[in-house]
Amino acid sequence: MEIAIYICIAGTSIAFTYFLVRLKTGERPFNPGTVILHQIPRDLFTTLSGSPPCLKLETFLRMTKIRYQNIYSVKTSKKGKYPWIEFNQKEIADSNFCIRFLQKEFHVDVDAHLGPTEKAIRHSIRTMLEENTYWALTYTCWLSDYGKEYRERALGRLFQPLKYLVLYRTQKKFKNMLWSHGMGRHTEQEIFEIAEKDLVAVSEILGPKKFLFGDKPCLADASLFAFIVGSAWEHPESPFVEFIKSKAQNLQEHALRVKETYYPDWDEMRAEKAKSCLPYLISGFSGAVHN
Ligand SMILES: N[C@@H](CCC(=O)N[C@@H](CS)C(=O)NCC(=O)O)C(=O)O
Repeated sequence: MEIAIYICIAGTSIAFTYFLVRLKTGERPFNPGTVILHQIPRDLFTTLSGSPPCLKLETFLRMTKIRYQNIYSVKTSKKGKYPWIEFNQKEIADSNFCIRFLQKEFHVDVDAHLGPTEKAIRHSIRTMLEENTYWALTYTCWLSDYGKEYRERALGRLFQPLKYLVLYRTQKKFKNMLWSHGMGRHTEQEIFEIAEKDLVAVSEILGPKKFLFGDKPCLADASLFAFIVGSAWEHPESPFVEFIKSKAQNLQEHALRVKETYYPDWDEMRAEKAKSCLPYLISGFSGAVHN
């Protein structure tokens, strides 16, 4: 019996190592002048993307009409995260650094219409959502009971004992990250209270306006949209939906407005997700080029 367990662990380790080596060496398309957006495979989500940084960056690309192509794979950036981009064989990690790079490279600025105070508020909104509220979402996805279905979807195709090992390691990693951030030291109720306060604050700033600063969207609108999709839309049973329904309905309307403005092909894009499944993850599945 013990020998069988050792053989099983050795087999799983060899398969996993092979998988990682293929990942590192897998060929990627080189498309001069096109931004290659590496993001989390869509089939892990029920919406277009449950990852706010990935969806924010894709929304920015659409706002600025920069030509891009998605690649879905489990290969993360050199900083160990998604999303990241390649442009003319240059790699840039982190959505915010990608945006800064693209703004310079393509001479675009989605915040050009904002005054200095508005720019400061937009920076604060984006930072709050990405560096604070985001951790309440990470808790929901990986550690709370509200994320059970999400975890099943994310890991459902793995076979045992790999599935158990990956879930164990991922939960341990996020537990440590949440603890280091500080969010993980609170009770579940406190975590959701923190998220509620953040969303109510953004809702107050948005008020009855179309976008955060009037009729024209800015980068913080992309962050807000990506956060609502990744939280309330991706986790319909979670308290995020409740906060929005009871105290911040304008956030739902705002997200729908951004979706209608920039994703007329939302359903087609969702179809790409069916193809981004396990065999493709090894070398990366490339989606259509978007102009
Ligand atoms: N500041 C980064 C945050 C990126 C981030 O947290 N990405 C998550 C996905 S939503 C990730 O890759 N997590 C994997 C990990 O932390 O190991 C950005 O804006 O790109």
